[in-house]
This record gives sequence, structure tokens and C-alpha cells, in this order.
Amino acid sequence: MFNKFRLGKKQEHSSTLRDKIEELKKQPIPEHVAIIMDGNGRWAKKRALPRVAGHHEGMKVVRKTTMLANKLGIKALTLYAFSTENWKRPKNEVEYIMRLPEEFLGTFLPELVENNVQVKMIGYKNQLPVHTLHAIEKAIEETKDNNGLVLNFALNYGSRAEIIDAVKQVLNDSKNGILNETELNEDVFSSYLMTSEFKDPDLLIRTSGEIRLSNFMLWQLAYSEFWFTDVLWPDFSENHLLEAIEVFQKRQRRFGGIL
Ligand code: V07
Repeated sequence: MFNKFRLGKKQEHSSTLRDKIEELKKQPIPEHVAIIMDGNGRWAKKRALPRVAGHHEGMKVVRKTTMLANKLGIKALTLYAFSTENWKRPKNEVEYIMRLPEEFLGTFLPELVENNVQVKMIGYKNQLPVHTLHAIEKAIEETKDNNGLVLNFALNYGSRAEIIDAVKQVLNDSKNGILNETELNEDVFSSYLMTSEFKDPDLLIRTSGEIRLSNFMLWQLAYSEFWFTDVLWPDFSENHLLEAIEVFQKRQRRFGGIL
């Protein structure tokens, strides 16, 4: 295990973790996993730390989760990083959170590139601070030719607003004769959403014990498996992701048995 020190930040997996990964890979791996990364503030409060310390710790967990998702062969990982409602939080907290993409990418972008990860984003870009958007767009550009895991950040994202915007575009295309009412179906409607290039998530994970969707991918999660845990996001480990996938596979198998 002293390898871990010598290699510094490089991801080293213990043999038990490696065995679990190999075991899971024998069964279908969810292609698209979405995560509501909740409980960062509560994690900090429990330690008498400022809320932002929880967000910072949560950012490190994003890196670990991404690397494992990539190793598992998950094709897309959508992470709910900031909702359209999160602007209501104290100004200093919002300002701190909006620095996290730069910090994350400043530290980990080379590693993402090395590991063939492609960065993407869904959400309303126009309200983001320019420094935040610049950092993300640079990462999107620098990773656009990678063909490994798609790491998709939902940032300033809200599902109802997304659906309303899609309806408006549908109406507009209808008015302009681009789309006929008889052609509109679920697949066509999906193509108007911000997630048009993604398949619907197979698995949704939410941490920190809240059992709700909080305006996250309402349309897209219609048929997804849900896995909830009381674990706070900064405490979410590789083993938790593996457990979620194991549960997913068991449910799929049960479903398969009935059919
Ligand atoms: C954020 C850390 C994770 C817990 C949830 C809230 C705070 C990573 C990013 C990020 C975003 C885009 C990107 C690269 C990294 C991030 C926000 C919040 C807004 F291209 N973590 N993280 N963005 N938190």
C-alpha cells in the first residue's frame, strides 16, 4: 500500500475494489448514471466547518466518482452541481461555488484528458459568471475529441424550465412549418431538451437521505432506477457507487426474470 504514497494523486485501487469492479463488469453496467450530490452543507455543519468546506470536499468526491465511472465503462455521468434554485443561497456561498469549476478543472483537467474523459454541461449558461463559463468551455473544447466517459455537469439547471423552453421551441417550429403536430412524439420531444444527445439515465443516485427529485431531469428519469442513500456527498466513496450498481443489476435481473 505504500505505492499509494509514491504515486501521490494517481488513482490506486485496492485489490478488493478491483475485484468488485471486475465482478460488476460481468453484468450489464448502466450506460448513463445521474447523481444528485446532496449533503455537502450538512457534512460541514457536523464538523463545525463553514458550508463551503463541504462543497470543496464534495468537489474531490466528483473526481473519485468520475474516475471509477470511467473504469466501470459507464458511458455518461450527469452530476447535479447547481440548480436554478441555488441562487437563493447566501451570496458568498454562491460566489464560492461558482469558483469550484475553475478549481476542479485547474487541478484535474490534465487527468481527465489523460483518461479520455469528455466534459459537457447542461443548464442555463447565460446567467453564469464569465470566469465560470470560460473555464468550463475551455474544458469542453479541450476534451471534445475524447471518446471515454462523458462527464456532464448540470449547472444552473432546472427541469421544469427546460421543459417549458422545449415546448416554446416546439411551438415555434410548428409555426414555422419545421414540425408538424402529427410528427410530435416522445422521441421528438426529447430532442428539444438540453439532454438531446444523451440517452435517458438508467440509474439515479441521490445522497444525504432526501427522497425527492428537486426539479432534476423530470422527463428523462421517467423509467430510471432510483438508488437513495443517507450518506452525505462528501462521504460518498467508491464502494457506494459499486453498491448502487450492484443493486441496479439485481433489479434488472429480477425484471428480466418476469419477462
Ligand atoms: C460543485 C462540488 C460537488 C458537490 C456539489 C456542489 C458543489 C465540480 C464542479 C465542476 C463543474 C463544471 C466543470 C467542472 C467541475 C462543480 C459546481 C459545484 C457549481 F466543468 N464540483 N462542483 N461545479 N460542487
